[in-house]
Amino acid sequence: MYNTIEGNLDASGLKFAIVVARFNSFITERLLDGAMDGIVRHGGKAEDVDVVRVPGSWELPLTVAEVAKTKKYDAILCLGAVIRGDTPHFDYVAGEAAKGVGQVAMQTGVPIAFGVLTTNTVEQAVDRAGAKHGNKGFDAATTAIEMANVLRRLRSNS
Ligand code: INI
Repeated sequence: MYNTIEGNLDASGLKFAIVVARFNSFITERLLDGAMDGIVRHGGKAEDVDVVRVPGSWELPLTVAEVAKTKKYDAILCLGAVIRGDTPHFDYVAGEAAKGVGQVAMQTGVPIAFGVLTTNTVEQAVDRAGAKHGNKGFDAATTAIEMANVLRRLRSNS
């Protein structure tokens, strides 16, 4: 018989930072609503959440790195919406945001939920920010909670 080590979805006592991009704020503010809903509905407290706003998704990795360095948070969420336009800009912003945030998680050991939409159309983004496909901010919150708890368990076992 094996032992399973996993994180539960209890956010009580956990501290979170949410770094949210203002670009496409009509989407990212909905993601923020979803993320707060996800934290509070799983027992977290709004006053245990710090929200940091940045201009766009390009700015997420550097900001998340600074937030992670403080060691004040059990998990960080980053929220953004990169929507494809007529130029290759999308690929640079989306690619760097994903790569950069991933690097910060690996370098700092702080769990970071990647709640950045990368869509071809505005409609696809709306669908994922509280419409047909749920709210990816809420999903980022449950991921952050589970990761904070599984890492806590792994670290207390070692
Ligand atoms: N930032 C986004 O978050 N989403 C986008 O769709 C986007 N597009 O398409 O341009 C975007 N660009 C801004 C970028 O994140 C930086 O803020 C900007 O380049 C200044 O550094």
